[in-house]
Amino acid sequence: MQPIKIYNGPHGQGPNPWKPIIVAEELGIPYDIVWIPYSEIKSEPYTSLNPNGRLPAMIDPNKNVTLWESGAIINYLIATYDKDLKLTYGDDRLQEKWQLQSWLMFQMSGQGPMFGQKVWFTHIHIEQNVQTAIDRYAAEARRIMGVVNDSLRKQRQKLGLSADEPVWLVGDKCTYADLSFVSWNTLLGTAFPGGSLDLEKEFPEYYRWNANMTKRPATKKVLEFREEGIRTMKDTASQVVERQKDARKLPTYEKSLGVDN
Ligand SMILES: N[C@@H](CCC(=O)N[C@@H](CS)C(=O)NCC(=O)O)C(=O)O
Repeated sequence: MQPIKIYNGPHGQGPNPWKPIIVAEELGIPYDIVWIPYSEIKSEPYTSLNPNGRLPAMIDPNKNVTLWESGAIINYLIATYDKDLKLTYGDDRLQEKWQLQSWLMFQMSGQGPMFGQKVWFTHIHIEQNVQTAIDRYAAEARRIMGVVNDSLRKQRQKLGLSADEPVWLVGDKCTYADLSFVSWNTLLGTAFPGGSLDLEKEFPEYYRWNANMTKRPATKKVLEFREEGIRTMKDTASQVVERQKDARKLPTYEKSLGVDN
């Protein structure tokens, strides 16, 4: 089998490409990461791979399939390569099989965007300290963690698990739905700086669930690789801020803020 190609931005600070990479690593699918500068993702040829001009995109040369949106890529990898049902359920467990989709959609429409906006308004937005927006996305991020936390607690009760046994979103094993949340969880410290979130205290099930995922050898390997990439890039934060400012060089907006570039 030829490696699949997963497009990622240097040096891996964005969480979305890591979602399918974690699934590929967990399933033992050979893959290459294609590092593409952010300056090249809004134009051709990349926009033919991903018309949304964002990361990730995937090419599977074995099947001639090209895809974008991390959730769609995860679904493809599971449907195509998880024949042993390592990270999913089969038709004999139909309710659980489809319940996984509810959680993946919830990750895509809830956790990713809300955590992302919290990071944005806390660190990147050109206008600093827009407190109503910061509060709104802090509340939404907490609400989402609460949904997961409560569901895990109910699952623990339903399955009669003791406090130190791992519990998962659906059924009795870790699946692609659980793993789809991991890479965004790594940004919680950035999203809630200065101890403004005590995850273990506020959402104990969520905290333990994340700890159980991040110690899985395959997931751990990917997260460590990502950390290494970020560590070796000295100016990640300032580059991100500058890039976002460049994207917003709209004369009227800059003027209204009294910014003179
Ligand atoms: N819903 C998309 C989100 C993709 C996304 O926002 N990717 C970020 C990296 S984590 C990106 O490309 N950012 C660069 C930009 O917005 O220009 C997915 O899950 O694939």
